[in-house]
Amino acid sequence: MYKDTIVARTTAEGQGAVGMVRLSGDQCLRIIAKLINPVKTELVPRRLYLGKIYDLKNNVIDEITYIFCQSPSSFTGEDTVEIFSHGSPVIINMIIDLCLSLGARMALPGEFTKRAFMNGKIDLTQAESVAELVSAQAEEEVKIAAQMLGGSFGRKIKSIREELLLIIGWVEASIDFPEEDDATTFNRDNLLGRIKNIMDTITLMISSYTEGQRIRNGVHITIAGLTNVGKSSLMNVLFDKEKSIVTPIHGTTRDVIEGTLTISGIRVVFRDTAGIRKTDCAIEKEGIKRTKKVLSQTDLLIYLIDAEKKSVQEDLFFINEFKDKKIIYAVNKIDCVNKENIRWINKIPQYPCFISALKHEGIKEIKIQVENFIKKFTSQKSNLGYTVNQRHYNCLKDGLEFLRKACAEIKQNVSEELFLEYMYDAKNRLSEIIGEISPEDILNSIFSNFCIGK
Ligand SMILES: Nc1nc2c(ncn2[C@@H]2O[C@H](COP(=O)(O)OP(=O)(O)O)[C@@H](O)[C@H]2O)c(=O)[nH]1
Ligand SMILES: [Mg+2]
Repeated sequence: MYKDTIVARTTAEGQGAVGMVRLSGDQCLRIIAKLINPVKTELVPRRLYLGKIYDLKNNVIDEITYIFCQSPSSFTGEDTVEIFSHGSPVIINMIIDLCLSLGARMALPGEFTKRAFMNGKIDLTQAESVAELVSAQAEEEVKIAAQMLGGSFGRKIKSIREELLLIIGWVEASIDFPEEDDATTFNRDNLLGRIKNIMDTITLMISSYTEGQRIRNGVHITIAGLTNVGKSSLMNVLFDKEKSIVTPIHGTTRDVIEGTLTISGIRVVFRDTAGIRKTDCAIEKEGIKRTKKVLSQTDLLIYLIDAEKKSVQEDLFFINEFKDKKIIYAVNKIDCVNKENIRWINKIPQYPCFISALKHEGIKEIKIQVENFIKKFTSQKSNLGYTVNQRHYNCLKDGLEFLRKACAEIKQNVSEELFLEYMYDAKNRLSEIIGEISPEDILNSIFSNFCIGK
């Protein structure tokens, strides 16, 4: 248990209907007994009380409600009091100042959650999910973080670690008591089979990372094509506002224009880019360089072709550079040309959508195709959920590598000691995920990213 009693506002900065101040530590009750009137001598935990808060000169500051949670049945595992005042920043600051003057200390970012972790109320993945939940910007991010807060990810890691410990114990016994039959006769194939099962599970968890990242950081969609085909016009239609400058002049868009929408519960970042063409203009050249960089990182490309063009040779040359990407093709300016008269349609690798960004026609079809692409991310969920956190990902990858080495050792029949060393390394890397072995600097870097009051 920590000695200090800490205090912080937990509601957002600025004015609100209600403001909340949280205190945690063994001085909570002593502090509020001096601030709040009436404070019952015997507070029933988890009951909402009504009271008035007074300054040290006995002036009423506010009428408040408050809840006491008794150690260890609280979020932090310590005595905590949560005070709900009116949401003026002045009132909240006055309450915090009073708590400070009565011996509390200002909480550091994430310190309440760190205490919950240190006091064994939650594992490290659950602590991290608190920060994820607070910063979530789309429904799917909330779902993943909530799943992790529920502890399912941590439990999976724990069960893998238990299995590793069983195997380690089994092999260690064979070294320590070589004459005992059941210990010495451990079967190498059986051993390898059990480790392989663990490796398969870890591989699945690792493979969900790329998709997990997309959910966490947003799916990236780039609108690309030659100059003047209507890319910026499409961007503006999708966002229903003039985000990008539209003119009949080729090479108008120079920089990458970005906007975010939420589609099927996932954040989607759309980018409008400079059209590709040969140019001597240094600024446009830089724009095209940026376009190519953005394209190499995009998840999906919406490739626009001008319906009025006589040939798509230039387009095909460009498309070829990005043939590994998922592409939605769209033929724009269909208000000017009858689609039956477009002779090059069959040359496009995939049947396109026909649209008019100017007349807002065919946009629904593009949106449906985008939505179908996005939905894949929400429907492919394995029962292990997603690995979204880079720290977890790195630990899983290292753990897998140690298991590979351990298997190689067993296959070559070389040294049980070396095998055990790799197994311990693997187990330790997994234990780091849930915080069972976590150097102080890792913990500090995790909790310093939290906001104060969490
Ligand atoms: N007729 C017609 N003109 C369009 C359409 N979409 C864009 N334009 C025009 O094409 C020109 C280039 O558009 P812009 O969006 O700037 O193209 P970008 O260079 O690809 O970004 C502008 O004059 C637009 O008004 C369309 O669907 N139909
Ligand atoms: Mg443009």
